Amino acid sequence: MRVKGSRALLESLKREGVDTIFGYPGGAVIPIYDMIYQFPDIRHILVRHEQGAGHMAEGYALATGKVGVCLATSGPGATNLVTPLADAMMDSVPIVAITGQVRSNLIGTDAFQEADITGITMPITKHNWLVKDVNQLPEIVAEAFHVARSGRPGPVLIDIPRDVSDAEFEYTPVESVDIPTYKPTTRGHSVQIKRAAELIDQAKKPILYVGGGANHAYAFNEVRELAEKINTPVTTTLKGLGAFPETHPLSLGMLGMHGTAYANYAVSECDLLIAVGARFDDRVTGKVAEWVPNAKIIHIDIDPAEIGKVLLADVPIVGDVKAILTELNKVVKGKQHPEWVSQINKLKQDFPLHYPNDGVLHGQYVIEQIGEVSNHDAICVTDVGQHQMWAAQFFKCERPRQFVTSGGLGTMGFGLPAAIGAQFGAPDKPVFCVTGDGSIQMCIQELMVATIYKLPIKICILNNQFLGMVRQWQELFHENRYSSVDLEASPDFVKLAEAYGAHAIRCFKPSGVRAALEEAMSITDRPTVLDFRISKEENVYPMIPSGGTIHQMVVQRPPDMVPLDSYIASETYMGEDDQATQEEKETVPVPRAK
Ligand SMILES: Cc1ncc(C[n+]2csc(CCOP(=O)(O)OP(=O)(O)O)c2C)c(N)n1
Repeated sequence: MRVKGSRALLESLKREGVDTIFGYPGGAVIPIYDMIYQFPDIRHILVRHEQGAGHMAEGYALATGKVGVCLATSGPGATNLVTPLADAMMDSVPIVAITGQVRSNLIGTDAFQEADITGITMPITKHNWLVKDVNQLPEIVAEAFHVARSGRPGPVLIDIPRDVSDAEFEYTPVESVDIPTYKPTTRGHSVQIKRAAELIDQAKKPILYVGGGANHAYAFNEVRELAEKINTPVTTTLKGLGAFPETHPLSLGMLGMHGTAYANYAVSECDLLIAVGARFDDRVTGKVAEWVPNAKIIHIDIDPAEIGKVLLADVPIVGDVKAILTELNKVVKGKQHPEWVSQINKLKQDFPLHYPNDGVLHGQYVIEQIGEVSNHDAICVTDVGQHQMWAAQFFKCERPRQFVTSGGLGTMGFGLPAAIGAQFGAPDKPVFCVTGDGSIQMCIQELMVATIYKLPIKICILNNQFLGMVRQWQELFHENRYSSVDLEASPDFVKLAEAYGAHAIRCFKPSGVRAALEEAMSITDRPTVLDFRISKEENVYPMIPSGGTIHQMVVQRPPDMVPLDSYIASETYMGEDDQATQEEKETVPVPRAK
């Protein structure tokens, strides 16, 4: 069948099961947009900024396990995808970015809206292609999806010159993909699996350290089976949240810089670290030389490049985490560790996660209530900052793909568009976007998309009037010199939300949180923006300073470090027509550690 390149592209996308594309048009992709018009099965979501399209594709992929797709024009459209691509690369998110390119004969001439996007994105994509010949297009699309979703998932980019989209050729669908140079190992080596089982059966104090790879591989049941079989505590990374239920008695929650104290103590005490789809990120290890000083290490990962990158493993196993754990579960004998578990339970009692109970509205409380109001069944999408860490600590994930966040790149602005992508992918689940007054302003324009498509996302702004996480570092490590972190001059988020057609609620006190969240849950035909005015100078604890060790962990704000000067609920802080009662407007006390 003779078709245009643009039709072959859309047919190929359909064959890959694509039902949604997040994109923004422009000259170089007009032929593709003209063709989308003729494919009613493929829903195109018109975003307000290409960065939004990229993060939506990520949110869609993270919530569903499918490949997310975004589309942008050449030049500025394509370069606006750079941040989401880098984000997806760091967090192994399978997305396919399609960009338009100037006509082939103009490439390299500084033509209007020309950017060398394959050059720019080379280090931040798993692979990318410039389509030079329309005959290659179907094969490239099939390869792109294969590369994005197989092995260690990741972002890919296909750059299509305008004349290639317009060119006619004889189209035959691609039935299967075979890339001789790309054959990811999925089955773990049986000898290594046996060796791992032996180490596990010998260990007295083992710990399962579970990363995002376990979520990508859907290894939920396998992780749980291993943990229960050998009665071993489990800690997850930020990206591993949900790979093991946090309500399980063996759960230690998250580890690392802002992980639970008991997870960090347990890891530093263990004699065997079983790393599952985790990459020993510096936010987890701190000072590598002093991390897990007494432990042997089993490292299971699909990406051979991760093995030995940070720490040498005693038993490295390359392959699919789910497949390897399935085999491992068959061969471990199931030695129990009652003393180790009770030692850890004592740590849990002695160092619980906590926050001040002083009548002031704290972000941690809001997160706890989000978990409860949604029966821990919601998808929690976060931005980046203190609110993200509180969400990681207090939301309590029960299942995989429930916690959608930017871990590796730490991208402010990720939250709202990723929440929109997640809601498109999982229309039946409540989606909460936990964001900060700084982060929300980075992609707030996408609120229009949520309104137009009647997405009932609940956008919870933990509004502390600061770039809180940076302020925390300045407080703790730069003698309270708050340099460029003051966000007092922000828009009135309630009015702004209403201008976009969203429902909006403002909340000042703990007593109003539950009702506000329930009201948001009852709004089903548009997004709700909740402006939670939280304590200004609350910190995230525990905290291990960057590059530090467990001995430097601070579990709560030292009394002599409480800044006394700036917590004032001033009149200017609150808009004139806000929903606060006089009582609520009264000055609230300085938040203090217990
Ligand atoms: C795009 C981008 N720019 C800068 C940063 C650095 N950064 C990390 S956290 C943070 C503050 C976030 O403030 P806010 O969104 O208000 O959240 P809070 O920490 O107050 O909860 C900043 C500026 C970043 N992570 N991403």
